[in-house]
Amino acid sequence: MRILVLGGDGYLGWPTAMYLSTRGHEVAVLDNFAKRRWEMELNVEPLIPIHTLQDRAKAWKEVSGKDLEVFVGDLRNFETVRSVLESVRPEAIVHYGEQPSAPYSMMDHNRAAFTQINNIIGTLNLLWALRDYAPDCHLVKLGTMGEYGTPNIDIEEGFIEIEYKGRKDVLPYPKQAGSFYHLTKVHDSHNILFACRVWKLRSTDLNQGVVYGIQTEETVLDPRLATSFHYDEVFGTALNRFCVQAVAGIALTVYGKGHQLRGFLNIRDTLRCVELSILNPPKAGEYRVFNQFTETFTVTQLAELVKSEGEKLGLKVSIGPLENPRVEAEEHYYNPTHRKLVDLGLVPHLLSDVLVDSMLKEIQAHASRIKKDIILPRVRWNTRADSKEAGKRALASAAIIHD
Ligand code: USQ
Repeated sequence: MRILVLGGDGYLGWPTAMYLSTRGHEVAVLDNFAKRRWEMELNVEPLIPIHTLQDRAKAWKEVSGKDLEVFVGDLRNFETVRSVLESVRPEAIVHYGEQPSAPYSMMDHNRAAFTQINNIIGTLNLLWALRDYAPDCHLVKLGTMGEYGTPNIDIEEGFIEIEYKGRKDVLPYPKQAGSFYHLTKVHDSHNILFACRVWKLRSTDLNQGVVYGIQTEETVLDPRLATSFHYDEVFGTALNRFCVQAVAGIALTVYGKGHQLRGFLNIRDTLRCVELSILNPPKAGEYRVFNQFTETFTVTQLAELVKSEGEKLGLKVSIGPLENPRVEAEEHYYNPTHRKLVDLGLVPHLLSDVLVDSMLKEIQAHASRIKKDIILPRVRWNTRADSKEAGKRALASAAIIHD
């Protein structure tokens, strides 16, 4: 199949491109290198040095014999989207090409507005281009479990049957996102659902939980194929951060009470879920949602697991609860369904099987690169921009004016 991966330079995009390429698909990637620019803005970098996208594609050709076509461009530019679709003529698109961080979207007005414009308009451009230039193409879009929030009822996969005043309907599940970033995914979902209904496009919205992991079957083939693994407060996710903190001797940063319960999955399972979606496409006009995670943990459970496994490796690990920089429920009901990908054949990698060998030991091998000063959280959900505290934070990152 001809597949276009949007955001192909990223943490998930790059491994996805290799994974699909090695399984016989013709893969092209598009990226505008925005993540590399945000890294410079915030003075953070991935733990393992990564090569340029073009050099990684060259290394992939050497290692696997497969071609990966590289396009550089921005989804906010409709002409770029149109010309890439016309050139690649994809049968499936995997869309990771968005600003992925909740803290980034909560730093200041500029970054919140940028995140919303970048994500929502990029996806809107894609939908219009699909309508006119690739209407049969299957859009596999990365959404988030964070679209649902933490309601006091079970979470379904995208839709819920509601009976109200004696009448019944199946309606989109209510959304209560927890950041301006998570809200972009909500708005994308609505736009995609509408485009499927009105233009008969086909799409799978993958409401993904928190991803962890560094290695995939393909990244381990050659050091030049590594993916960009973040542990800083803005781009690092909870478990990835805890593992780096354990190796660096920093108390694990559990926010608030630590009873926040989330769905997690290994990076290898992300790739498999995307493949399963592509191999089992929806019909024309269908918009479907898969909840994409394999296990649930509270933040404290994660920290305790990292502590006990880290100590077996001789690390001194402590847990240091911090005042929660976010506004979120710290004690809540959480019971999301996640059947559809399992029904399609997903066999999960469990955290307990990968934590030591493919995470902690791999991080230890790169321990000298850990920048300890980018770990503690400074971005707060509810501090006014003119407060003293926000002023102090602003010094830590370059002020940014987005175009
Ligand atoms: N947390 C800590 N300590 C930390 C970092 C996070 O206790 O050092 C807590 C947070 O307060 C939150 C939970 O861990 O309760 C998850 O936070 P996270 O930073 O790992 O994940 P989040 O900001 O929700 O976003 C990440 C990805 C995002 C994706 C989302 C899936 O960055 O792209 O959409 O996970 S989900 O969480 O299911 O919405």
